[in-house]
Amino acid sequence: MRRLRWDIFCTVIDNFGDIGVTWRLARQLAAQYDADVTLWVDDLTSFARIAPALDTTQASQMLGAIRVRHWSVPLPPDTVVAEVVIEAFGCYLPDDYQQAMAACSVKPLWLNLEYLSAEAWVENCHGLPSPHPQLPLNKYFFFPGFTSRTGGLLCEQGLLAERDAWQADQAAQDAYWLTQGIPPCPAGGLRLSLFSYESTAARQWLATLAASAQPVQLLLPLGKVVPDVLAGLGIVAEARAGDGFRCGQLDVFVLPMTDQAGYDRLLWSCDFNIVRGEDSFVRAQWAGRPFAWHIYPQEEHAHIEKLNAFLVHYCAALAPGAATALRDFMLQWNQGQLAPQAWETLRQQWPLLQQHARVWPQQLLADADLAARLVQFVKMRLQ
Ligand code: TRH
Repeated sequence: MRRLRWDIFCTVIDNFGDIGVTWRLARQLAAQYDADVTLWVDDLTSFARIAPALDTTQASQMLGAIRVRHWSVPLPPDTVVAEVVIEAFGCYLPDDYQQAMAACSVKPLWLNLEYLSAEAWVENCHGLPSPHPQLPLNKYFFFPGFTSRTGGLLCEQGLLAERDAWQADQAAQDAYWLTQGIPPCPAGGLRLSLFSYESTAARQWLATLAASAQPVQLLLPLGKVVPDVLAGLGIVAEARAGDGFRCGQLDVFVLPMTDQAGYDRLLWSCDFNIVRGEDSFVRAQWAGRPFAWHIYPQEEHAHIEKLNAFLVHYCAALAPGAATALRDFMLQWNQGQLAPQAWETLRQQWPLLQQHARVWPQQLLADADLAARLVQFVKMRLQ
């Protein structure tokens, strides 16, 4: 297919998931499909937290192969409509941009990249067009998901091979921990990472870990859950990157936020990861290690339904004991009431959970990753 111009629009609602997903997609489209991508973002400061090379004072700049533009209203006068236009997560495209799309003789392909959900209805909605109420335009809904009848999940080509090489390279991992200022893990100990929302369950988990006989290193990127971790340890302090706290057998290390590749490395290097939202949730699956998901909380417990929908998929091929242990841990975490035995029970199922975490990514990628499905979708409609 000839080289296409893509515009991806992203509003940062809160946190890093919206920009995390669009930044990842933009890079993959450029690297693997030679796409000419412009990423429009309304909040450069949040973006810079996961892309430290970004200059927040520049309204337009190249970041690697991607043109990043500050999305301000109105759009700059030199804005030219692209051939493929993605509005991420239902962000509203500016009216003048919509008018410009409608005025094109060959209409751009307009897609709304939706939030990830494992719920069954996604299969029925993925790929559907929605005619614009006034303009001669269609907008297509592109739903990420866990089955072949959805848009799949973002995963760069070669990522799993890179992960495997990393996980097989003990010397590289030892050097990595040294550069992070983390001492060697005591024999028989565990390394865990925690990047979740505010959580009473985190407090309870910390108390369990501190009281356990097994040495644990907890890696804690700066973020929303940090105050709960400190509270769980009975520590009254502000945490900064580089801080360390000890409680019983538990050592907590506070890490700075890094770029996305750095965060992947952390996930690949830990025995168990607690992640959140949408993008870190997917990256934990690519890490091939057991994990728990703190789902983005929604009104009327809609998120618990979504969590259950994911667990149905994830646990389908797990032995019943391991499935129950994982389900209980994740549900209790998300409901904010984590019993001490939930962690102990999960630990008893470790070998099965490890084995499952290894095969799960291959199963998910058997029908191609999200970028491949998206490019295929575009090809079919633009030819
Ligand atoms: O930040 P989040 O809570 O984002 C959420 C979700 O997307 C949620 O669905 C959405 O509704 C809400 O935003 C608005 O969690 P998420 O999706 O895991 O995004 C975190 C991003 O931060 C991800 O791309 C990984 C990245 N990250 C780094 O790049 N470096 C780091 O050190 C860490 C800890 C994370």
